[in-house]
Amino acid sequence: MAHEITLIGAPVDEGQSRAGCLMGPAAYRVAGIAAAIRELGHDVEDIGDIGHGPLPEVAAPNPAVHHLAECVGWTRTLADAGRAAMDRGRFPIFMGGDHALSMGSVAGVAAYAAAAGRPLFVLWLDAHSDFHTPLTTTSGNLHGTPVAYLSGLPGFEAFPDFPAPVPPERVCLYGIRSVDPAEHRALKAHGIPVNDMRVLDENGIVAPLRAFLDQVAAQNGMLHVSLDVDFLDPSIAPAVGTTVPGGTTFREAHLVMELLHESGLVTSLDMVELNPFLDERGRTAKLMVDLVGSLMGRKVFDRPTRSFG
Ligand code: B3U
Ligand code: MN
Ligand code: MN
Repeated sequence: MAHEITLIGAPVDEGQSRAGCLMGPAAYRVAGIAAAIRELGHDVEDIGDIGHGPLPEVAAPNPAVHHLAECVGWTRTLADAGRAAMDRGRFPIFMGGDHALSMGSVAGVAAYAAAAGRPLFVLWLDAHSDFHTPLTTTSGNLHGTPVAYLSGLPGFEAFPDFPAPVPPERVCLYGIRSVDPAEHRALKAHGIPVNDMRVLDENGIVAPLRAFLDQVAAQNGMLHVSLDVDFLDPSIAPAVGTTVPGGTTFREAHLVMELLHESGLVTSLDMVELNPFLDERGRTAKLMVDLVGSLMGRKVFDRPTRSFG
C-alpha cells in the first residue's frame, strides 16, 4: 500500500543535556530520507522544521527538571502538527530531536485516533523505558518521561492533558536494557509489559513483536512506532548521547522494520535521539534512514507473507 508521508522536522534538544539532537532533522535530509521513501512508491512532503512556539509560564515540580517550558511548548506545537497531518490523511514521520518530542507526537496522534474512534497502540523501540515523570526524574531530562505521559500518569500538570491516555496493554516496550528504580516501581504498579533483552534473547526478536501486532490487528488499531537510536547497538549506531551496550543488531533491527511493514498497521513514526555531532561520517543517520526504508517496504526478494490478526 502506498502511503502519503509527511516529514516533520522536530529539532528538540531541550529534553536532555547534551547538545546536538537539534541537528537530527538536517542529518536525515542529508542522508536522503525523502528520496529513499519516494523510491519505494510513496508520496513524500517535507514541511520543514517546526519550533516550540511561545513559552508558557510553568513551575517545575522537582528542582532537577530543566527546560520544562520549552518541552511544554514543543508538546503543543508537535501535537498540532501531527494531528493536522493525520487530518489530511497523511502518515507523519517526526524527525527528531530528542525523545521529549514524543510527548507531542503521540499526543497529536492520540487526539486523531480518539476522533476517529480507533484504539491507539504504541511500540517503543528503545534501550530505556522512558517511564519517569517530572516528579521522579533525578536527571531532570524530560526525554526520560514520554511513556508515563502517554499513559496518563500524574506529574504532568504543566503539560496539556494527554488526549485519551493509552492503556498499559496497548503499549509495547521493546529492546529495553536500562530502567531506573523509580521507573521499575512505576512500571510494575501500572502493569506495562516490558520486553527487555532477557525476553528478546529467550524468545527471539520476532515472536513477542508478532504477538503485539496480532493484538493491534485484532482490534483494528492504529500503531505509532517510536524509534530511539539507542534501540540499536552502539557499535552500529554511535551517534547517541546515552549509549547502552547490548542493543539490537543490524539484522534484528531490519527484521523488526520488515515485520512492521508486512503488518500494514503502522500509521505514524518518530525517529529520535540522533546526535549527528557524535556520528562517524553519517553512518548512524544513514542506518536510521535505511531502517525507515525497510519499514516502508524495501525488501531483497518478494515473497508471500503471513497475515496478522
Ligand atoms: N532513565 C534515565 C536515562 C535515560 C532515559 N532516556 C535516556 N536516558 N535516553 C533518565 O535520565 O531518565
Ligand atoms: Mn528514549
Ligand atoms: Mn533511549
